[in-house]
Amino acid sequence: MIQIQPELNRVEELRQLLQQASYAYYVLDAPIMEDAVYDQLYRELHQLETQYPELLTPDSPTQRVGEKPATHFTSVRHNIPLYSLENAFNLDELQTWDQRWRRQVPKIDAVEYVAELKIDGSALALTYENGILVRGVTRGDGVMGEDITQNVRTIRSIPLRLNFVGAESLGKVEVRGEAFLPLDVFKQINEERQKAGEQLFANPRNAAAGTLRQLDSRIVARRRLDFFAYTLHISGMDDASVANTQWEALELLEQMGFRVNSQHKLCGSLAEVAEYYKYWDTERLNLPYMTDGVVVKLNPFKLQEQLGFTQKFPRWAVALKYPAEEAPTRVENIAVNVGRTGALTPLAEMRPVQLAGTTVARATLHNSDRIVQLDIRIGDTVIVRKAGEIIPEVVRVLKELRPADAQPFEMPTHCPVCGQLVVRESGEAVTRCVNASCPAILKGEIEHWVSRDALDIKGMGEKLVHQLVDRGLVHSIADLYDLTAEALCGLERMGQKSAQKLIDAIAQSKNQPWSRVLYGLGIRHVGSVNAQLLTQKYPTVEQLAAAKQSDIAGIYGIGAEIAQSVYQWFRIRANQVLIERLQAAGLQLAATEKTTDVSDGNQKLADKTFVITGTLPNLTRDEAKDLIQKAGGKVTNSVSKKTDYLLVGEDAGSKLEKAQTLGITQLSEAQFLEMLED
Ligand code: 0OX
Repeated sequence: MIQIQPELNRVEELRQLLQQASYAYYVLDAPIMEDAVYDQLYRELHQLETQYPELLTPDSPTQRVGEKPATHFTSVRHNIPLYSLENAFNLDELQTWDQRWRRQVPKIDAVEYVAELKIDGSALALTYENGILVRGVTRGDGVMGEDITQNVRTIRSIPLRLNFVGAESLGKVEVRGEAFLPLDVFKQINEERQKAGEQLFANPRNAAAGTLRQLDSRIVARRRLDFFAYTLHISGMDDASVANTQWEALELLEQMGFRVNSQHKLCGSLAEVAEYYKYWDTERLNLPYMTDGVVVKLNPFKLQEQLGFTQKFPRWAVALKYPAEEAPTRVENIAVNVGRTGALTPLAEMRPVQLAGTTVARATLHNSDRIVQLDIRIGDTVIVRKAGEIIPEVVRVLKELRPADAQPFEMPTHCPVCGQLVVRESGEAVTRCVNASCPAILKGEIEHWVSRDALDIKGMGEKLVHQLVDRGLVHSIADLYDLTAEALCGLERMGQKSAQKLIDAIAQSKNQPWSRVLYGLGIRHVGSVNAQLLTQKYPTVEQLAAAKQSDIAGIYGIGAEIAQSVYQWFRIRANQVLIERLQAAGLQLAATEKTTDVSDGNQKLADKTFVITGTLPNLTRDEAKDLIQKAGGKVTNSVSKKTDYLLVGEDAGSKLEKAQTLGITQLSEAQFLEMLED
């Protein structure tokens, strides 16, 4: 090391210069160096690091782009769960939120709010250790996300090293914010994709999310993602010792080298928040990035801590959304889709229209009641709406524009796919095809079987499922397990290699646990959580199939309707045959050591300490306790630094607040059950 001291000094000098230049360019938008000079310094650094690899560090500016594409991303648990935000859709709802939190604390009059623009991107959680970026994770479901550190490094406005005196001694710093694609970059990417004949991204949010999940970080680097930071947690240290308010946290983030959206505003009253919201309603359309609302946060951290979280949201913040975009268009046809449960869904096919950055050409009309209510006819001009993630819907018909030849629509009397008579039971809004061998139902069933939360068969997309059914290769879920690579080879775009890969993925699904298999069967009302509750009570399919309806209904959290559906499903001969075939194919129809049975040594939660608070939706405390202990975990009564997880139910009290202060991971019942499952 001694001989290379001069090189080490130069390497450090170069890194500092390049970091400053990058910060000035990407965060401050005030360049201090010409591109050619930057490139020259960069090359010098790269050359020194190649010559002396021992000098390489993860925070070097040369480490932003990886050399090799990743093969996959790993799923990781967030250090602190990422909550979603409660929505308010107008100023009245904002007031309701304000009154609600005020009822929870002793009377306070004046309080400060921070209003921030709600950036429409992808949330990221960044972890810094000793001041160095060590992990970047997507939001995922809020509890688990994907480790995309290599891609996060490519975002130039994210510092690889915190620019903060004493950052090395801060311990773990967790920064959250929104990654997004500036509108001009989004447009450029889509233009390039159009030229290349590739599918276009629907909007900047999808494009940002898709980019972050690219395995090749070199492609990510070219896409020029950006990032606004908005929260800061410093573990092992009382956050208040570095910042007492959201406002101060934003200032601190800026000092640390992050880009913080400059439009945030400190408001002394709700009226000021309302003014901010009204101002940005139109002004936001001039911004170079997409926003979909305003995030309102209570400024003092003390007050935030006092209020805490519900199971899903912080009580001290709310997303005040702008009304969804609406646009008029013409209905050209009303088609009917048949889903997995046989339900017939009418769909309006419309002249394509731009809405919230996407092209909309179809909208669900739900069922015949809705059609009557809307009085919609083919040829009508309608108003369609699209809000965020929600699929487009027809809001109303402009009857004054109705042409004389507008065609009324009636639900078909026969299934449009198999031609069999459909039924609509009295009191039900849904019309169904009840033909068990309807190809549309079969396609839906298989799509559900292979989906992520069920058997998770990778590579088995919708198009492939349709081909398998249309070509008569698959008549039942069980037929998937008789497929051969040769049979698949005849399908469109299916080479020998991909066919074999798919066969392997199908074979792999035989290892999925019993609860996933049960969920995959698609029995009405049996979602993931219910499947787990059922398989805990009935560890084998024989036990479940033989169970009395009243016994099933007796499981805490399983009501009469679910019990009836499960009971009846097992009485149908075709379903019994399906179970027999799945059993013969080697699927898991009984709990193995992968579930909660400890007799054979599964200790999923070994050494983990849990505290339970509030009322859980399905499990009693004793049941939850039992499950934890069976999996090797411990349950204690009070939250301390030694607590690993807080299992949180409705109306949680002071334990939740304490856990939040200590940064302890919180789990909902569903998340907890999932943990036992994996
Ligand atoms: C945004 C945004 C999202 C952190 C604590 C409660 C919600 N999309 O711009 N989330 C938050 O805050 C989280 N702030 C924002 N500005």
